[in-house]
Amino acid sequence: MSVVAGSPTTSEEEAMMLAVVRELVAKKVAPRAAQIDESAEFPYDLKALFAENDLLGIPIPAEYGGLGGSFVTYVKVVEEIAKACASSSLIVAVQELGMLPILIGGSEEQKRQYLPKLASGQWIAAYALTEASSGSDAAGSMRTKAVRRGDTYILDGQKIWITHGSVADVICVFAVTDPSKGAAGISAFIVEKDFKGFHVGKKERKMGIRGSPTVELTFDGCEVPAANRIGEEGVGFKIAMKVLDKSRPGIAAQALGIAAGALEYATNYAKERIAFGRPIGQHQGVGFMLADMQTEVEAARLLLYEAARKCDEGAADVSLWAAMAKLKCGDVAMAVTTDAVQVLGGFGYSAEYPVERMMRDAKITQIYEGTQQIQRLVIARALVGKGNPSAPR
Ligand code: COS
Repeated sequence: MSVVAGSPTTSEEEAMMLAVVRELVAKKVAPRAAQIDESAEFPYDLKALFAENDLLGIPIPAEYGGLGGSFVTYVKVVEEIAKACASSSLIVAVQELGMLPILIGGSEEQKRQYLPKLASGQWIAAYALTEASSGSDAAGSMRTKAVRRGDTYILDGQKIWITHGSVADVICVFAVTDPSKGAAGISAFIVEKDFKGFHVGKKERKMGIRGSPTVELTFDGCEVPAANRIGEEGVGFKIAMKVLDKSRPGIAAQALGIAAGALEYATNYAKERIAFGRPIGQHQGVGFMLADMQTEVEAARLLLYEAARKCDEGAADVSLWAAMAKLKCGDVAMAVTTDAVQVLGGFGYSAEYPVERMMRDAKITQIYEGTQQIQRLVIARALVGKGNPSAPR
């Protein structure tokens, strides 16, 4: 990759990088997409390909082995990959998600110990926040606990829906260190897969993103060195939220890529498929659908790139923009892929064509990294504040 490590990506460097990514996607990712979905296996070959091409640590500073690029470049790369294969785009996006707690809250030593291995792709990362009883209410219902014993924390509990949990070498885990303090009693830990008491459990059978393993993780007296706590005790939830502010644009980029891929496929189909003597796209019923799809994709793209720019500049309102980008791109992905299936008619419903996979893949972008309802809550709170539910009315 010809991007100069250590400098923010210029538009020229970004263009070069995206040209490389487009070629990789056309030659290596697109031909594998249907089979990755069918087999529901993690594509290690594509992980290696992305690692070789420096795609796994784009916004990680060069001093920690990353490319030192921008979030804008990062989201564009995720988008390009997701146009062809949503599962494969998660290799880049979840590596970022798993690294961010260390980058945002880790000590210098932790950054030097873990980030180079993750940015190079030698190790795979995951992020473990969600539990059976704690999805949207991430702080209030967390049960996994961490109790300090000397230089070690003992973790007990279970996490669910952990993307890449079964292939990860290192997982950033959130656990309660002081149950009396709510969100302020949560701490973050770096857990390596070989730590005693760490187990990978059931793998989910999913509607979409089937090449991206989603699993349960169990911590059964799991021994984590105190040196692996990220930040002070009690700052874990804030780290978790700051991470989501930067990772939600990555999922928005995945959603946008899925939508753009489906739109391209449906448009080409509509130019070739003849009905009543002309290409179906030239019938107003289909042409207007394509027009709406195109408009929505471009609107979502502008919102996402602005959110990514806010990440790059460390804007104070990044939570708002990340949530708006995730909300818009997720909804556009679902609507556009559903319409793409409609444009293809019966063929759209067949696994012989990619749009049904894209529609299945799109759905998760309205659910994970915070449901669309949570995005609206974050946006509304940014506008009018949270308030105090127990205050007298
Ligand atoms: N950055 C920094 N700090 C943040 C923050 C952010 N984006 N969002 C919240 N915080 C802080 C708050 O300021 C508060 O700290 P103080 O009490 O010191 O002010 C603390 O974190 C608790 O925040 P809050 O009171 O808003 O927490 P809530 O329990 O009301 O929940 C939501 C907030 C709902 C937004 C959060 O639980 C959430 O995002 N849930 C969805 C989780 C999710 O996305 N899961 C997907 C799976 S993980 S891939």
